[in-house]
Amino acid sequence: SRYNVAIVGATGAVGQKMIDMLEHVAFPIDELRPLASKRSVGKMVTYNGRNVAIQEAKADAFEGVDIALFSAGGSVSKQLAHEAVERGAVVIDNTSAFRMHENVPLVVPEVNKEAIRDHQGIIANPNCSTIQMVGALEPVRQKYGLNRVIVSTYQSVSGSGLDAVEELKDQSQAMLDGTAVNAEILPVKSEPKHYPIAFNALPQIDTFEDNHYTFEEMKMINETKKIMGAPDLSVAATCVRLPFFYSHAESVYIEIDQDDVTVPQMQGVIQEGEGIVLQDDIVNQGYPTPLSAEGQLDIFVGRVRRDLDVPNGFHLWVVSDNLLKGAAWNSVQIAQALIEMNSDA
Ligand code: A2P
Ligand code: 11C
Repeated sequence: SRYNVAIVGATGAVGQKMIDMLEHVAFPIDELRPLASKRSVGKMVTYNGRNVAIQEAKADAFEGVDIALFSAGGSVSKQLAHEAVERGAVVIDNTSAFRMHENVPLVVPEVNKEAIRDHQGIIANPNCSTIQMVGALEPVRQKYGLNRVIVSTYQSVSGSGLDAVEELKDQSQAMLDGTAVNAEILPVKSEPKHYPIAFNALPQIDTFEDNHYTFEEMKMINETKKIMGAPDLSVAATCVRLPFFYSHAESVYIEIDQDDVTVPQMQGVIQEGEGIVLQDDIVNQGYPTPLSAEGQLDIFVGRVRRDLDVPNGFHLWVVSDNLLKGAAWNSVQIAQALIEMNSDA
């Protein structure tokens, strides 16, 4: 059978990639319905070589929709996801609006695909930096157990949307030209203070919580435990924005349940993981970078090392395209799994 699929936020950094990914897998679509704000009505998106007109995202735009992929920010999801569900759609939501809700599955298909079966209309797509980390760690957890994770991230500006991509371009040009540098978007558009991102590093992604962690850091912590079904796993995160456009990189320290694991054993387990590519060849300077991962669907892992003091400790370098596996690709994988499960039933 074929499906009517809505993309909410079709003009955005992630929304555009969602359309690309649906095309990439030749998703069985009857009607593609791109939705965005009123500002975008009249614009077109291209799908399979055809122009499709963008409509305003509002409740009745979901009439007849089977699957709705949301990526227009948490407030739009809170306003419209239930409207879509009431009209018979299954929502795959790429915002933080519902991720921690008890009856909303939070899914990385390579880790917990079966959780999709429990959905009650909404399935959540995790945060980009969480997805690539749990994807890389799941095969390790299955083989050796996992009891601690400490992660520091190196995140691209596209995670903050197309405005942030433009801001980095403008600021970089201004810095090189020696003209005035305007900072209006990063670290967080809605907060009072803004810092330049060009030639800089900002240790704030999203707003601060009472415990001094940022919301992005707490997303990595809480979402990891939920996806892995591991409430007792120790997780700590420091999230940093850097001046490149696409992909996120992460330095991940883990402690496993065994003391005697060698680097080749660890590399082997990672290499066999679904959706993971090991790039760890120190003889030939082989390791992933944000540029090498850009446009790729996989999670790339390199720099696998044993800790020098902690016998069960390992260090990894994890890189993935934040807009693809971190967002659009994972959402489309969920949609594919959903229709496979429906056809099983
Ligand atoms: P629009 O282009 O009409 O503003 P990004 O993550 O790149 O910043 O993109 C955000 C996406 O969310 C865009 O597609 C944007 O559409 C959409 N969006 C923002 N606000 C709304 C809204 N109130 N209703 C529907 N879509 C929205
Ligand atoms: C960033 N990780 O890089 C964020 C973007 O919760 O889906 C994704 C926000 C989210 O800014």
